[in-house]
Amino acid sequence: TVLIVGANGQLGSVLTDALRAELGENRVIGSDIKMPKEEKGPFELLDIMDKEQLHRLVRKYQVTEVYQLAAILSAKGEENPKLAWDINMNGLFNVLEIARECNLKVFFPSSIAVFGSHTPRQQTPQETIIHPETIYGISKAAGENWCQYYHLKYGVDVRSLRYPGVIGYQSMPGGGTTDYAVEIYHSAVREEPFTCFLKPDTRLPMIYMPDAIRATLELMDAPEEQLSVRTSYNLASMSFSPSEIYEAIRKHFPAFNIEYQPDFRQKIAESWSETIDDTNARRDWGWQPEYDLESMTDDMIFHLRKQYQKNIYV
Ligand code: VAH
Repeated sequence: TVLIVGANGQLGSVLTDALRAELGENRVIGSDIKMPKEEKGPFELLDIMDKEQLHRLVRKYQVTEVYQLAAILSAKGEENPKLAWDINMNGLFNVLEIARECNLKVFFPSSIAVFGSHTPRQQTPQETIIHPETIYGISKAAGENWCQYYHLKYGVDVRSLRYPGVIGYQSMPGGGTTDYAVEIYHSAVREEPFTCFLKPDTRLPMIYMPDAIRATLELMDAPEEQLSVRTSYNLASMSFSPSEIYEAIRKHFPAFNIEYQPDFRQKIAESWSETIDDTNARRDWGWQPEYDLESMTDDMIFHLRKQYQKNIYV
């Protein structure tokens, strides 16, 4: 059985659905700090700071694999660094400790947020300067090293991806710096003007949700002997700026308007990479993205139009 921690989140909710489609509803247990709006399979309340509750769920459902997707993201973390550190680190420690005791396979999401202003911004290498400048990035860099430590010292099979900004229509993101790239599609489909919190030429690595989910499942299914990275794999798909995604959307909505009002998130974005070198992922487990800005935009607008017609986002 698979346990998803943070199953209500932007990634967790889509990953739970994808794993249930693959393994069957009752083989995937969702968990989060509160119950979901709509239950589509077994779901349990779990505060990831509560190690005993985590242990009870692992025993109750004979869990063999845990996806630890509960965290405070970059922008939100800057509002309360201590809380972000506590949740992001103790959440991971609880999962790694239970994984060691119960021999579980673990997925840990890292991020391009581990990179900082001294990291080469073009084609950022797998092994490079890691001096994150947000508490979220610091917690992810520390998390990567704890994952490698538990693998080397205790043999825990923990695997990780440095996600770019993830874009999807199924869920609203919470507190990220790349989230403008989700919100802009909603504004376009609602035929409202969009105010962008980044400058027009701020290029960032991004990935469309279906590619992010497929990369995660392909990494978790790869034979252990193929893996050469136990901190976290660089993962790349596309990079674009607000003005580039705006132009892609305008092909569907010619009257769509944007204005730029950069805020504190501009500085966070400028400390991250513009493009990523994911040679190790391509070589070790055959990673290959399928979506680009144009095909993502077509798909996002298609699905959001349907959802707004059904009034899902009221
Ligand atoms: C954030 N979406 O913006 C997350 C992610 C690389 C971005 O870490 O914080």
